Amino acid sequence: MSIRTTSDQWWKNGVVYCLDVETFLDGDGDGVGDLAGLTERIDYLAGMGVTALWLMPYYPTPDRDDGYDIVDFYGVDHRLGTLGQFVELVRTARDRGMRVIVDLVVNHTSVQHPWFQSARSDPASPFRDWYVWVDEPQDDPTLKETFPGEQHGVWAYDRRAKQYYLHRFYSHQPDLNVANPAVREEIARIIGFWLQLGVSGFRIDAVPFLLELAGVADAPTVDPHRYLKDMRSFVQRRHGEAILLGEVNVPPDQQREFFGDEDGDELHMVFNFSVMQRIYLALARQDATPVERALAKLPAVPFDSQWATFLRNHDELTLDQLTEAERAEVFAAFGPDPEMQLYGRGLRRRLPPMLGGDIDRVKMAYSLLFSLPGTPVLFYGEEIGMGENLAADERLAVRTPMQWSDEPGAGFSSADPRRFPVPLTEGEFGPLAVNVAAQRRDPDSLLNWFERLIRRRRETPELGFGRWSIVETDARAVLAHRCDWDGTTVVATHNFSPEPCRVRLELDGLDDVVAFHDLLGGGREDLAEPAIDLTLGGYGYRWLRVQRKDQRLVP
Ligand code: TEU
Repeated sequence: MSIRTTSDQWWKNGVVYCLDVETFLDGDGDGVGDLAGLTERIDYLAGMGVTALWLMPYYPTPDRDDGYDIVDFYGVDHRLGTLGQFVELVRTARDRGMRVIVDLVVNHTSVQHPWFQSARSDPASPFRDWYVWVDEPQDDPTLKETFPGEQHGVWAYDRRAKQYYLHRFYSHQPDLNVANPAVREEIARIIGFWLQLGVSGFRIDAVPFLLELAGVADAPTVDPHRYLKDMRSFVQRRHGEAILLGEVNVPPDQQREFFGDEDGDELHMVFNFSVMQRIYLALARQDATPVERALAKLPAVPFDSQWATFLRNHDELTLDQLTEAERAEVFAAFGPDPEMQLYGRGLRRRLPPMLGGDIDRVKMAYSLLFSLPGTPVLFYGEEIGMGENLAADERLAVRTPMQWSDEPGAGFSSADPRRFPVPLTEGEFGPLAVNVAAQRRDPDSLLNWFERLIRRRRETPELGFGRWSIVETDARAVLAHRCDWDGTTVVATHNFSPEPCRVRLELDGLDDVVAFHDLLGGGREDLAEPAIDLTLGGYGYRWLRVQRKDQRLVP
């Protein structure tokens, strides 16, 4: 029996908000978002109820992959601010009850990183073996490019080094060789550095690639999971509350191993790519079955672990786990135009435009996200229903500046918009129609709905800590699941169809249920028998806390 430590497991009952400092708020008027700007908006985020920020890379960078190409792991890019301002931000967030986690991108560096420059210049360089070199690349079908169409193969020839180096991503991002103990030492030093500055953990970029040592010629081998265990225990020794949240886009039968042994000694959290992809299939089909099946395939996670759930992130909406035919269905429903598609597997769009701006459907999708097993992760702008700008390159389409107001520059910056790192979204989902200032004033806005949703989610520990299971219903369009925790039960129901419906929920082990409390809509309904007949509107969603006979409940 584990010691019950729910207040320690902050990551299980939280709401994470991901943002890129560069596109959030420009504090100094140069057209680029910065730490000073973000720090000003900490109260906005705290007011919404966000419990943790995930900062996308803010390190010094030539910016050829939006900051995922790093030249110094110990600094802040000069355009965004200083280390001093970083600490100020972390401190301000902490003061408002929010933790900060940061992107740890150590699968690769930028080609311009001094380590790589030294490595390529001299075979005797101490950094030579920090990267992966071969004289003649072998044809290895397991080593495929990540960005087909934009990237050609995974080996690039360096004329100076007279060898090829491995790059799982763009050719300007040479892979680090984690089989080299010196590289692992350095990664630990980077982790230790940011922990010392007050961060509460890391979103680890591209975990399966980081661990993938195939192609590492003549290097000492290291068991990849042994390495994750070492990293976990190092982090835990340095800072008990710090978490490792991994970007692990693998099929369900491979997900479990990233949490480690039975008690969980590798990643605390893993992004749930498999459920996310099936949500889009379910939305396209107006049928809950794909989500139900994806949930049924999920492995149980260890006590200290949790899924991180999301609908959209900063990358393309990848549909790589669907079959060709399923992907075609989602493309047809939500991204029929080739310019909306990317890498042959995904869509470079945000959710509201994909759903044709149907606000009821958008709310149903987020209500589902917030009730699913896991901790919801929002991408900035989702709270107001921002859209994409397809005129921006590749994945930048979904990384347009935050829309604070309808002023020129969207309240993001007073500079000439031509200086913005990514152009603003235009039209129906642009700042004139979708912005924070207008939505703050409107009690019926999406922003205020999100604030209520987040509050309710935080007040519903059954969802974060409980044991979940599917509840059978007689309606294919409806997903019903329950979460049981500490003697209470919450049932969440979501209707994927525009047609209203009535469903009957038979709840096992609840013969003494007398009523339910509607956690989102409000009110209590008494029941004549221990089954719930429920009405759901088109794209309706309801969270119910079940009341048993003689049970005292604070809804
Ligand atoms: O992405 C890594 C990665 O594996 C993704 O490319 C993923 O396979 C795909 O996009 C599914 O969404 C990370 C970052 O999220 C991405 O922004 C970076 O470009 C990439 O690493 C390289 O650092």
